[in-house]
Amino acid sequence: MGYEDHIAGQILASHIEEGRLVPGEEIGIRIDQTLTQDATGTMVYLEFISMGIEKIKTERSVSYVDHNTLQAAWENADDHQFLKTAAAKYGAYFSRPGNGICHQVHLERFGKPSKTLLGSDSHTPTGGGLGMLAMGAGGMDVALSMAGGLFYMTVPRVTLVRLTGELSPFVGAKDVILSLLKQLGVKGGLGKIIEYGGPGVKSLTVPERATITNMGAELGAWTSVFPSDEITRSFLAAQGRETDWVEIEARDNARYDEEIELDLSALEPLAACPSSPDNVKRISSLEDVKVDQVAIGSCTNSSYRDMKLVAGLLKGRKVHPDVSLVISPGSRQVLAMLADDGSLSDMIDAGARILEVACGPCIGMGQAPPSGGISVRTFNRNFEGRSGTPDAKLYLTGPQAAVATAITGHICHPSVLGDIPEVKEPDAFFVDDSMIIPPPANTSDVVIRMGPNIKPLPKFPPLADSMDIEVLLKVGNNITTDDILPGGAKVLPLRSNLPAISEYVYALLSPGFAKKAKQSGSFAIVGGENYGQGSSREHAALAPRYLGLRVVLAMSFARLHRANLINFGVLPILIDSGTYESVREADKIRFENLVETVSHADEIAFTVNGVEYKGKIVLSERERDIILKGGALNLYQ
Ligand code: MIC
Ligand code: SF4
Repeated sequence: MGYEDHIAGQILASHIEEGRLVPGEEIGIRIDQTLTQDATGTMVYLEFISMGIEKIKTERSVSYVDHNTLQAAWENADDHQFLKTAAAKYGAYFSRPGNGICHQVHLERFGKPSKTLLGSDSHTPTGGGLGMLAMGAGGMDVALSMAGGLFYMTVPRVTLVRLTGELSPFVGAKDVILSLLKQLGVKGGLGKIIEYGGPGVKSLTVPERATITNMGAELGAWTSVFPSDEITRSFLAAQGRETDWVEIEARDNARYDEEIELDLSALEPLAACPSSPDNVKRISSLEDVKVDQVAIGSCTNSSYRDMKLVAGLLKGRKVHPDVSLVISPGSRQVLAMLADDGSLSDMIDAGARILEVACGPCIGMGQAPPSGGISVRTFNRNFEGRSGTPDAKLYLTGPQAAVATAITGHICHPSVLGDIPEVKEPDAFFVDDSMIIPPPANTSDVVIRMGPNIKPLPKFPPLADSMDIEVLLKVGNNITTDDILPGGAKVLPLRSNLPAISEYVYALLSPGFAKKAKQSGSFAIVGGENYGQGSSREHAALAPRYLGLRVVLAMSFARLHRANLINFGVLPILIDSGTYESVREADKIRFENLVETVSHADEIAFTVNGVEYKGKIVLSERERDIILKGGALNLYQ
């Protein structure tokens, strides 16, 4: 049995440069494409610049602007100019604000089956809908890949989700992934790649596949991947990119670590209830929930197909007077096609508020719900505080149920809408790449513009051999990066301004944290299981590190956040539940012989208020080196 027989294994095998394809071992793979978005991209380009590399070395790197498009003040516009000029200088394509959400546009215009894609955004696995191995990573890892470096990962186990049957009109791709989240939970995909196969695959279009792989991020998986078949070929042909198509299927003898059967015909409409994507219930059990806002869009459900379905369902109906319906199509391509075929008028007639093609309300960039309000969204995350209203309650559904809810004013099974219109994939999408600026041939006269919102990266010292630090904060299980560093219109514009954004670390969960942290100088945080789940934002590691974070002790770490902590020289220590129970806020921790221990040992001893404890440090050689040096950038300077 070879690891190379399934799709994930085939792509890894064709990109491996270091290590062996054995689950659990660390390998280094070549990255063909990268994507960045503005909220993480400014940091990526600052990191790239400080590496002193002249040109981006990947086959294709694209810099998108889609998160920070509100421009309530000058900060976002400063960022856009910086990103535009940096892309031109170093050789990236620049997708202008107004061109759409990175994952949707990448699927339409750049993704290629069987290639590797690394993105500084956790929903990069959207590309798995095309048969790419598309993974999210912290900005530093993306910058390193742009510089021609390998991406290091632990060889994942591979789970097959074997699809049978066909979706009925009331359910959609969103219900597929919600049903997996219900079954597996937000930690169910940790250390795994989720691969889709079986006869049901043929009934799913590329945008539907992409909805499923997109939200595979919420399972905590490395990524999710579909085969690249005739359906993929037709999608690429309709994008004018048939030559980018290659076939990729699992071989007959492929063996998986785990297999899950999922009958598409048996699914019913589902919703993730507040405040976790795995708190999934049947829509029919939630019908008495009255709703204030319905938001349709985000990288999960904003394809032309989804939007046309929404328009078809809204046609001739009116939005309930108590509901604000906001719709943000995923890309300029989608918006232009909706305008052209009359769908946009149907949305406007119904009373929808049409937003810019961007992330928008998904990350709290405008459209915050009312205090204590209930919002139903076709998005992928419903963490507390993410909408911009701390006490709002967020439900996640597919587009059919979202429309039914917007019309009736309460969460509602889509059958209330009668027949669901059939949506066919177009033979030809509207293709106009004029909002994507290719890098110029001659870059010598490109000047990088760094407005006052762009602050240089700080330097961190190497790991000290001994440390006396206090536990500044102890938190529970499943802490999200939105808890550590919130999104929203106030905080997001500060992503390229570390001193300013660090004021918001743990601002909702532990008000006054930044002030205490600065007084403390250096400190530890204690976490439960799955510490740091959610987004790829490296600011959730970098900003606490800037405030003095040296060590996180947790029962387990989310993959992306763990990598980000290491990249900024923060030591992640695994502790058991007994230690977790005993250690309290304000306790004093003492570490000795750290250099020796971090260089070689798997176990680490420390004292808490004088009492000895042990933890584990599970680190590769490369990761040990990064922590000893005080962060990944120090490897290059
Ligand atoms: C998100 O959905 O949380 C984001 C905003 O897209 C993040 C990236 C970020 O925090 O900038 C992600 O998913 O990685
Ligand atoms: Fe943007 Fe939301 Fe997708 Fe993140 S999850 S990339 S904020 S649309």
